[in-house]
Amino acid sequence: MHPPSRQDYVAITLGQRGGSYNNGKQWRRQSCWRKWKQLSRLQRSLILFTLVLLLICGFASYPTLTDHFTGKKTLDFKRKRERSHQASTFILYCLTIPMKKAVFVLFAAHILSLSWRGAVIDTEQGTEGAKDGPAKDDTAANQEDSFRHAWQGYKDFAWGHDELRPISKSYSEWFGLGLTLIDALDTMWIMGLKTEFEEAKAWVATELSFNKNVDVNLFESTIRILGGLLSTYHLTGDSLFLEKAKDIGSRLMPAFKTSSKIPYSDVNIGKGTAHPPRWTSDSTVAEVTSIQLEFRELSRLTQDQQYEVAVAEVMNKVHKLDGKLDGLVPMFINTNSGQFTHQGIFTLGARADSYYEYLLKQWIQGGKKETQFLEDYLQAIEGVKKNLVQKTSPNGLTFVGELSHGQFSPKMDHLVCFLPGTLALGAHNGLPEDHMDLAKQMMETCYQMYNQMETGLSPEIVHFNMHQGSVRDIEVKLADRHNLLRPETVESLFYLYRFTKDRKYRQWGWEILQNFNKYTKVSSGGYTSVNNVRDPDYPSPRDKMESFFLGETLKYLYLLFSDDFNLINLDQYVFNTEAHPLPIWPSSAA
Ligand code: DMJ
Repeated sequence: MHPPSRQDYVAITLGQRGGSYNNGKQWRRQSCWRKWKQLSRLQRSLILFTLVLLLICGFASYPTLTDHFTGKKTLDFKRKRERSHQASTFILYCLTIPMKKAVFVLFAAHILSLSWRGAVIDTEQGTEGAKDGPAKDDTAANQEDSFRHAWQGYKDFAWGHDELRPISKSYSEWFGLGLTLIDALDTMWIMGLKTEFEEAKAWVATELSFNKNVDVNLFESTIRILGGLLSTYHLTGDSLFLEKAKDIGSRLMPAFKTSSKIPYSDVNIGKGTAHPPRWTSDSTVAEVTSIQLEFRELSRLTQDQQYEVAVAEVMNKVHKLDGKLDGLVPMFINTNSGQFTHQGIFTLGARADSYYEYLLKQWIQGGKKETQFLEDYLQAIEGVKKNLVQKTSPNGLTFVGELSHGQFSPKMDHLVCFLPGTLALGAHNGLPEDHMDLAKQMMETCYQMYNQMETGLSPEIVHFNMHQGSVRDIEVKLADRHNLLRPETVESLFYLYRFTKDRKYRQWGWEILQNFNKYTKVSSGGYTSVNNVRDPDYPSPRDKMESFFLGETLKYLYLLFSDDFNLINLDQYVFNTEAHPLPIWPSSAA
């Protein structure tokens, strides 16, 4: 039998407190709570049982003890002996409780432990109390260990291949280009893992070849491979990475040879041909509008304008298209007509998410001069607020839902959790302060998507309750219970911590890391995505470690725990959507 749903006892606790969330708990209490949570249910029950026993014994021997410690000599020997006898008789009684009673006490302790768990979202704490946060040394070391463990698995069982399959101790190929290795290069550099970095660099120098008859996805290979190589070039100054970036960049260009100039989704980097997916001539809007940071940077470095011209054309076309709603874009665009298709559906999740992210980030990358990006971004955020932002019942969590032909759906992908970070980055760059307010509110929601699950890990998709009288805020459909080790929430925690210095964001990240370690770590090396975040007894491993776990998730966690705000200074670098930092251009370059 599975343990009771965490949502059940969370709901009970919240009901008692009857307020909205406020997670600024005194860190010391949170630290104890965290340690408590690491114990098994049996351990917790035994500890509570012992405590109850000690308490009873304490009461029984109270007069004797106080007499002793206050040095009272008034009791004569006989009375002392009587009291001491009473106390020891009581202790003996406690120790010889019949088994049934012991079971009852254990059960009571167990119930108590369940109601305590709900206190994790206690409403009484103020944020000012959270001064200390988790000790930096612990968390950074813990985090580096996590990376080393992930890397070791990849090294042992998947070296040079795209993704580790940690359970079967094997690998899977997507493009056959060492995706995890390339995605992880700058993470290792940032973490100072020199030995690991040098080994990986040697593989790039001797084994990595893009002259392969293989179809790659334009977007995925741009953000992971081109982005990873460009950022590693900037961090290390090593021309090897720039040469490789030029090679893959030029091999991706055939994707733009369409009648509309909206690129195809797939390119054969060996043959120089490109095509849409087999079933459609559409491309995904997020995919064609989230390759710009990388291609623009490639043009700046090579002084070859073809890359920037191609991606700028896409942005200009999308800017002018009909079919938007208050700056919100549909999810598909046709490579023949250049028009949006499947119109009337609006989401900040899959297929549209990074369109919004790259509007802001292109504006920042170019030195805040290209006002069209800023205008489109500001309009879109107003569109989000007007059409997609709602609050949950019973606890008033702020979320961003979806709209389908005028019908609102309270569904949110975990992917949407990039938004708090992006909003905060905009506010840091001078955009309206209410963007930061929305960022903080949404950050809380994204954290609760982890905190309210039995494993403390978020599902891929949640549905929020909005009807008055709902028992819980978050529902998860059976098909949406998986966790792919995605980065968006810890990414946003990193931004929120950098800009507010509120240690609760570190605390939340620390909890998420602990739960990755508890439920997704594979002892022989690596981490695995899981099928069911609602079953702590068997989250059901999927046997895959996505490259973005090393490229993004562990990098953002490391930076979240680092006190060095100059380590990837956010006034000098802008992260691409795969967490690869690219330089903000010097003012003359835009
Ligand atoms: C990554 O490849 C990128 O973050 C992308 O923008 C969205 N999907 C994954 C991570 O979830």
